[in-house]
Amino acid sequence: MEDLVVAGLNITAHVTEIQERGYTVVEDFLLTEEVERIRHAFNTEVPITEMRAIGTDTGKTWRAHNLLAKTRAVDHLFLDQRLRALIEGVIGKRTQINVTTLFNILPGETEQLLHQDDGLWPIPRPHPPFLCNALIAFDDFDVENGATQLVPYSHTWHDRPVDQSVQRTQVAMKSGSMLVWEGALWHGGGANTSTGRERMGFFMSHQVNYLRPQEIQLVSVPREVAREMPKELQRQLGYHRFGLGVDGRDPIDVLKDGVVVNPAAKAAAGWRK
Ligand SMILES: O=C(O)CCC(=O)C(=O)O
Repeated sequence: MEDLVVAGLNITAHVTEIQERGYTVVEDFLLTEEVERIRHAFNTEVPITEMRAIGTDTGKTWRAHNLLAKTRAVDHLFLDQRLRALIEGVIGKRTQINVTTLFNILPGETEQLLHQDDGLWPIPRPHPPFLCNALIAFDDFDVENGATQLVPYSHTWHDRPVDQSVQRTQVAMKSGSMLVWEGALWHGGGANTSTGRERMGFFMSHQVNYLRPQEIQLVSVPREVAREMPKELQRQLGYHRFGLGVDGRDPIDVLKDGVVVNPAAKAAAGWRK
């Protein structure tokens, strides 16, 4: 079968790499001007907070979550055909947004503990891949400023818990490049030992749309904001048809008109008379 190529990107090759070793790097996913445009929006529109998590306690990681409630600057990235094809290649066609985060690892930050992002859902291993993460470098990521650490092939090690003593690989990549990994891969943010260089990245986590996302997009993004989004982005927030929908209605129709009692059901209530 021929490779799937989307907008010049060989999706089949990248997905195969993710399936085999747990991760891939898409070089030059964004142009420099695009990175700077988004960085400006993040700097001016998105409040950032100090976070101490996953084994770090210095307060030198700054983060912002729930980005789709705060800025429109990255809507188009969630709809990028290359990203969509990569995510679908890893977890299948039924996808939704799990988490949206801005990570800034500042000088002096220590390395995170290795962890598996899919461990939050208590699903016995082995299981089909249900989580796929993408992290776009806004600054150049290198060994000094805290490039992501990961353990190749660990997404297939179903017989053991995460082991902090194993050898880690650090993924250096240029600004605009994107690291994509399977949710079971052992990974963590690196230590920033540089003098004065930040390590800012934009994180887009997707999962299958029949599990509850970590950042519940249906609650996190106000309806008046979601209502203005393109339909495909609304679907990715979780407004997708699932079983009965909302009283038999498509959740997108309900998002638009707020009608949670199906007019057809009301009409049928005539039988009570
Ligand atoms: O920033 C990174 O490189 C990874 C961060 C991470 O895995 C996390 O915060 O859960």
